[in-house]
Amino acid sequence: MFRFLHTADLHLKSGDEENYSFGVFQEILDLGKRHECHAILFCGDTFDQAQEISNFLDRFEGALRDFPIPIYLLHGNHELLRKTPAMQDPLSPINSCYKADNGIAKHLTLTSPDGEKVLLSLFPFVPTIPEEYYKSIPSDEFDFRIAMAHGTEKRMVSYTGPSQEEENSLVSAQLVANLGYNYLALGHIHARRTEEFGSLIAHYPGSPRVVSAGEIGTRNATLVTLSIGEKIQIQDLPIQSSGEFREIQIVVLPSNFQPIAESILQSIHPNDYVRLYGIGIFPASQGEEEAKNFYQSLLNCRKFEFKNKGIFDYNTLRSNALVQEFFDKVSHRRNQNLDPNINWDMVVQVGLQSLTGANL
Ligand SMILES: [Mn+2]
Repeated sequence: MFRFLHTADLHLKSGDEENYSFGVFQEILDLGKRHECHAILFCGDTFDQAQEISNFLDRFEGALRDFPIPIYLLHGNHELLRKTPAMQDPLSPINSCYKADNGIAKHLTLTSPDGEKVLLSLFPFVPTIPEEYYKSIPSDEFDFRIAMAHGTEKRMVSYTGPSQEEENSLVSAQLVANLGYNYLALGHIHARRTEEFGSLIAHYPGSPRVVSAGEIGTRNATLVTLSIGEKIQIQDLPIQSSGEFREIQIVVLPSNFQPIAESILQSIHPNDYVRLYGIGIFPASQGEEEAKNFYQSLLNCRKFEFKNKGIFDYNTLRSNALVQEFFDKVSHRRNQNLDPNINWDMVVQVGLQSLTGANL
């Protein structure tokens, strides 16, 4: 049996995100140890840019000194991003991991603790993959064949966005399947995806941390277990220190800023990236900046954004007699608690929408 951890797209980044991203790296190493993995595969974009490799070098090498599990580090497109001509191979200063040379496939023969023979092929990122890239594979008999690659597998990604990378680095999982591989460990796409190509399983674990807004849901690394005669097992291992990207909508009312529900506050992790959408109207004396500061003070999170999704200035609205009457009535009934079961936020939202024609 051969068991390994598969991750990709960590994007170690210095500055504001240095401790956060490195904390996630350490948690990945801890997961590998806790689950008694025989290898950890980092399938590209471990570093956010070529320059970050030198920024993290001491910390990275320090964490891996005497580390008991072999680490396999693949070049992604981000390891080559902003590479200076002086850097022949940006990953070359790293000695603690197994790597391929920049742009050249490398094939390693591993032995599992049970004596099984494992082929591990590293296919580092190249912008345009030449036909012969997947050739020169050892012709020996192997119990398991694992490939690491970084790029887009079109069948697994319906829409990759208006990106320069879209036409490049197209990985063909079917081709890798035809070469007899059992598992294709992919990186590049930040959302989790799995697909079968004949007897091959191709898998993107998704980014193990929140790299950009919109990366919704639990972040994971993938635990993969290969056993002779059995189907490949893949299991998501949630990363705690990654936090999540959260979108929360709040209604801003004229009486005062409304507190955020206790249930929402309690669900926020200190490493969450929270984007708050405000709709409604501001209190007469306060503006958007005050709203942002007020809500930020309520939330203990790593990153905070306040988006105005349709907030009207109270004074402007007040000049509309209908709006004025609506708010007076709502405020009265709300303050008197005449209708305890009414969701007043919803009433304001719907009311404003009908009175102003705004799409809130
Ligand atoms: Mn990438």
